[in-house]
Amino acid sequence: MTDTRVFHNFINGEWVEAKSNKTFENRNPADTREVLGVFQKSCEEDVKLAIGSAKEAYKKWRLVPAPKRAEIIFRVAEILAKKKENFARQMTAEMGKILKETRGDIQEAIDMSYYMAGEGRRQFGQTTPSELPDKFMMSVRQPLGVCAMITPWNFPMAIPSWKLMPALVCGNTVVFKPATDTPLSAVNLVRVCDEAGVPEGVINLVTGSGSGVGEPLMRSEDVKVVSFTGSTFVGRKVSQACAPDFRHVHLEMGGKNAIMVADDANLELAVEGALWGGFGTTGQRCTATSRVIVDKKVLKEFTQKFVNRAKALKIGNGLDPDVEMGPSINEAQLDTVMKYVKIGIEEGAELLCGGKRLTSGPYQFGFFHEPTIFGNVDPQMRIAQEEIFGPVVSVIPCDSLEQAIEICNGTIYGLSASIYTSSVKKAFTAMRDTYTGIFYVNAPTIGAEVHLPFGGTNQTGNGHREAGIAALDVFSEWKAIYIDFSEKLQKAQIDQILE
Ligand code: UN1
Repeated sequence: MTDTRVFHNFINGEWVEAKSNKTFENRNPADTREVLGVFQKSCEEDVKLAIGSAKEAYKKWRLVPAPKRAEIIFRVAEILAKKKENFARQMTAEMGKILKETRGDIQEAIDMSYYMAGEGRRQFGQTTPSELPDKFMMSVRQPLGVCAMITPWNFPMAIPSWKLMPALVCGNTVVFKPATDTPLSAVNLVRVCDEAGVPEGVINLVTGSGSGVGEPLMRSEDVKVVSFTGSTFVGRKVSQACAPDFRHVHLEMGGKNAIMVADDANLELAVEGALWGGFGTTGQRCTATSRVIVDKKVLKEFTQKFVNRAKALKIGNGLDPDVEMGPSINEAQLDTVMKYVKIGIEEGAELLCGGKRLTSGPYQFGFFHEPTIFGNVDPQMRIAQEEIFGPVVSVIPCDSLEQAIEICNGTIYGLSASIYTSSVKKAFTAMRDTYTGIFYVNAPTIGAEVHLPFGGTNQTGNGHREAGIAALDVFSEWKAIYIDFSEKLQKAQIDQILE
């Protein structure tokens, strides 16, 4: 253990040990013998210090002109671009997804930083004529104060950047609690922010568990917004913690996303899409394609092709350039995958391929599972209703587009959906009638870009969106301003001007 690197919290511009004097290890899910570092297992006292530092820094940061704040964010993007390859390799070692995807993760953080840097010179409000003479009206965005960010392990740099960059450009300060499985990528991101010139106290990083760090963070009255991405179970707890004093909550939670394959679809393309959507990131995206609803007229052909391709996927350590799918993130996640495979079999779904943990040879020290496809799945089965967050896809037969849409809409979630079709009518009908936050035509359910709103309906979210200009609505509040230069008391709605 002596040569294992020790990483620290970042509070008030300094890298410090946790007051708890406790640490935890960060291990490679592809080979758990590899320890990537030792991180601070922080406690409530650390959270309080971080919040205090963010509160103090807010006094000055909110008054820094937004275009100047944005210049720092622009530099974050530039530095990230330089360090992309190195960070990507560390991220693959830390959480298992293949190198192409971790490069994409960092690229998404770069994109978001450039995009939000542009908002430094926008953050547009409205001006509108007054009903009274010699009176001017406008609306402006104002920051809220200290924002808490509780982020997941599946996009260790992209998702924190979706929250950090809009929060910073709007003039807020931040306490950032990354997932326990990916603290290294969080440290890398915060170091870059520091190097880019984010002033001390504006970003504070506190690593540790949900109960040790997340709970006190979301309960603090000094935290004005909690932005959380993770499970619906934890999201509900965040919502409840903030409800009594109406502190703002932004939630991004589960999904049970479906690709619909119409009878006139390009099947090769649909198979490619289902493969990438279902098994990309080992199925560990909230936008992952976990259901494929296929018109019975093309079901046999689609399923055959899909299963053949899934069987041929190369599984292994994501640093190997030939590998197409990495491990699950940890033992608990792998257990969940195996539990659902069992449930699927018990429910009477047809196991078409996969279904087993991989334990031999190169797989013995990692959390690997075969890409798994169930056929003949009933839309009401648990495997077709509950989020699995692993490499398990359910193929659900249907008779018509109307039925496909009904099945697609028939879960508690509403993040992403897609249709493969060559018919404009079917594409537009599905686009209109699916109740999700994201929709794709002839593409899988994953692959959102940073400048459109990201989020979902129903129990996927609470009505907010991140990314795009929608993110500004989470991290700022409108102020309506009226300026009366008539030098007399004018009463809105009461003084009627006749000529
Ligand atoms: C997630 O699904 O957990 O849209 C985030 C995508 C990525 C982000 C996904 N840009 O697939």
